[in-house]
Amino acid sequence: MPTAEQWAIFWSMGDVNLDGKIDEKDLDFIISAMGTFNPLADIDRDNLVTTADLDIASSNYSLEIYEYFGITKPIDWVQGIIIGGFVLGMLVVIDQVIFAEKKS
Ligand SMILES: [Ca+2]
Ligand SMILES: [Ca+2]
Repeated sequence: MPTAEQWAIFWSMGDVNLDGKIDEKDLDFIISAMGTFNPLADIDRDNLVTTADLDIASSNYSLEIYEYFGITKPIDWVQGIIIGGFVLGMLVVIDQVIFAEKKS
């Protein structure tokens, strides 16, 4: 998993909603905060959300925190279900083997 420092760096690159990806959600967030004081969207920390902040995010558009820092992605839910199903299948097999042994 990324460290707090890596999250902070990635935030300063434009991941203002901190979901690990710089995409249209971040740009929308900055656009909606434009002209206001919003520390979450104020990437360059000049106390105002402007196009300068938007430019930083758009120049890093489509980056992902895991790829950027070369971190192994956590198992996503699809893989989790497949692995979970495999483990469950193994348990059933083991259970049957034990049951068969008890019978004989
Ligand atoms: Ca994001
Ligand atoms: Ca700013």
